[in-house]
Amino acid sequence: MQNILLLNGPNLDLLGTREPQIYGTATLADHVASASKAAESVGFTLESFQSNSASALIEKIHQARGKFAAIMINPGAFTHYAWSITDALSAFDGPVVEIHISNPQSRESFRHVSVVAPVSIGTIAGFGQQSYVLGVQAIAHHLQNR
Ligand code: CA2
Repeated sequence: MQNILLLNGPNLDLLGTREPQIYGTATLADHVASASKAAESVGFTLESFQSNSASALIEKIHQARGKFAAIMINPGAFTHYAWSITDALSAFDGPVVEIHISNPQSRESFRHVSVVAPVSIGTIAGFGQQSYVLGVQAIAHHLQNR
């Protein structure tokens, strides 16, 4: 099983349309393409899912059990308060990597808390499109060296 599930949370479908000074000009499709290419180059496949709904993301996390080796997630603003996503991720049997385009630690104080960090093996934040590539590389390195 060499599949990575990439999950993107609320409003990330708007990437490339507003706030380019924070999130850049790349669209979500561009980020997914970068992540897929990075996955293929290290022998993994990647499936991507975006939703503005916590329940849809939670269902996808439930369905990932036994099907995916790892989950890479940019939970969007759910990062900061959605404990239901934390609980769903804690029931997943593989590694979880949290990623962000911006660096939440250098922004408003409400972004300094992550409820996903406690169930992640690590977090990559602040590198724009490269965060998605680095996240895939971190997962591949973790799975190939455990
Ligand atoms: O930096 C990230 O990747 C974030 O997860 C992005 C979230 C934010 O709430 C997190 O604190 C950090 C927000 C994504 C919203 O993206 C938009 C893109 C274009 C226009 C409006 C929102």
